[in-house]
Amino acid sequence: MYTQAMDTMGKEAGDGRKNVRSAEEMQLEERFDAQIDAGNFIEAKDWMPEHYRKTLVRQISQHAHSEIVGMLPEGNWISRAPTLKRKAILLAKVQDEAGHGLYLYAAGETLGTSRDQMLDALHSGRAKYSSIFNYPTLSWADVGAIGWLVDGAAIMNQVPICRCSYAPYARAMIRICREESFHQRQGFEALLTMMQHGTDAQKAMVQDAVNRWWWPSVMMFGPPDDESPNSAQSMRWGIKRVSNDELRQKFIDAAVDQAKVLGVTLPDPELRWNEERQAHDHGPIDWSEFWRVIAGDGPCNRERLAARVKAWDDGAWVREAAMAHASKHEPVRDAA
Ligand code: BYC
Repeated sequence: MYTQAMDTMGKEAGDGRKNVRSAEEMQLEERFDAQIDAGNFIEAKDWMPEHYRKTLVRQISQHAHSEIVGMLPEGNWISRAPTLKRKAILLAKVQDEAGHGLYLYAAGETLGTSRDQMLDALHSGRAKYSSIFNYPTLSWADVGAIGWLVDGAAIMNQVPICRCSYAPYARAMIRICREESFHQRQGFEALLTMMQHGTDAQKAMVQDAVNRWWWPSVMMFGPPDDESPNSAQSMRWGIKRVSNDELRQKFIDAAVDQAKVLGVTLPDPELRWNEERQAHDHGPIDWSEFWRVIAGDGPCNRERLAARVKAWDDGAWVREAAMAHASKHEPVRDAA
């Protein structure tokens, strides 16, 4: 579905022409800003500035891509889960992630960008997905660590999005967050079982997984606020409600207590409580690694993208069959 909205965005981004706003547009923008200031939600049919639309398409589509790329690292362990119970839980979790992708693509489509367009941006490498899914899952404990840390970070980031100013995104997030909290708890419980009842080798496997997933999880919140090009405008528009730095800090503070319950060490020797700030200080984050991974040079970027492109290509016959079936059921129109 190519809409006028997409055309306008293309002109603004592409040919460098100044966007001359009419008096009517300025009035619409004033009304829009007033809605945002009043804390009201924006619906799909409401007027919105093109940059607001574009920012939402960027964030929502990247979020959707993260959900479906996020199925890959864990999906890798479905056939090797240690018990039938763990296998059933993991299957349900990975299926939930497919569902989250669908809700989010649907929310993105309300902005006038089709799912095919969003997926094309993913497959051609133009759209990002979360940096975290470019790391490998080397052991069963990684599945638990993803649940505890990755889903834990996701919830911390996503709960404020339930109050995002764009209503279709906010509504999708409410449902997603409910399921994410189950995901986080199953991961924590899987690790706790290994730490409390496991062999020394299993406990070491948990610690090794935590060592490898800690820093990438901390990086999930995005760059520091003063290096985040999109934050100021997204906060102004109520797309983001809490800043990258603030969310990262809240995640670290919560994880420290949870690590104590698990009996694992977080791999940061500089992690300590700061009474004055009422928060934990932490060691330096290797942002060069973060920028490298999101630029496409992480341990699994190529593998992840290739898997998604293959899934799309392999699914062509399903899409064609669905379209053929749908066309048979289309109401016959009079050729008047
Ligand atoms: N990874 O100006 P900034 C899940 C990019 S799914 C990759 O701060 P923004 C799960 C950013 O896009 C988790 N890229 O950006 C699924 C921007 O580049 P562009 C996904 C990142 O948008 C399955 C540039 O860096 N969650 O949890 O204001 C199984 C500058 O950043 C990352 C969401 O998508 C990153 N980590 O803030 C288990 C939540 N961080 O686009 C779990 C929704 C930053 O200008 N998204 N970048 O080229 C958000 O809340 C925001 O988009 C972010 C970034 C906080 C991620």
